[in-house]
Amino acid sequence: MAATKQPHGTTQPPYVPPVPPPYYYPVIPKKDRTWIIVVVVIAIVGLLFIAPTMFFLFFPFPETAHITEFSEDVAISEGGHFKYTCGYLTKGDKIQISITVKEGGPVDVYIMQSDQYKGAYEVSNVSVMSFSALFKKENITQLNETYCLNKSTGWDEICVVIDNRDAPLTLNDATPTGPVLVKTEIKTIEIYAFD
Ligand SMILES: [Ca+2]
Repeated sequence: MAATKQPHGTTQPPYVPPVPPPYYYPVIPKKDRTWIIVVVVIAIVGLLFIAPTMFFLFFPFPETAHITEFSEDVAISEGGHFKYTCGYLTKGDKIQISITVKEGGPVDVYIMQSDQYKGAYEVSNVSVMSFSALFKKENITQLNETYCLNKSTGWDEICVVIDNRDAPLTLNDATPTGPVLVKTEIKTIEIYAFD
């Protein structure tokens, strides 16, 4: 690699830039990206409004409740009981109970969670029986009641029981005098059901 040699004694000519002064580097102008921001903002705002609208259009749950109705004359033998399962209810759901004893003596009406029912009715013998209920009305021949599930029971199966037995744990309950025939109407209102 040979360096350019200047002849001895000669003076190197000064470097003259090819363009006239002032010298500057060309500045690339910044692209205007404002429109992208505008589009993104419009898209986000649009989604914020459209998404909930679409959701409520397809799942209009605040307006509609899931209602289940039961209406029958129920025959219960002496010492027996009738259980109606309302389903898996949550806080805020309601149960409307309307009963009239058409034949026989007074009965007891209870609203129970699944564990309460098992403890009271699905035990092998009286010594291991337990009793508790969300709602109770004992020794009655007629009832018109709207019960609102006012505490969280978790996602639990709730039932209505019409009782015609003499249980030792429920001291103020009806004393059965024979079979009963009970006109029974139970309306379950689930307020948050998707239906
Ligand atoms: Ca009873």
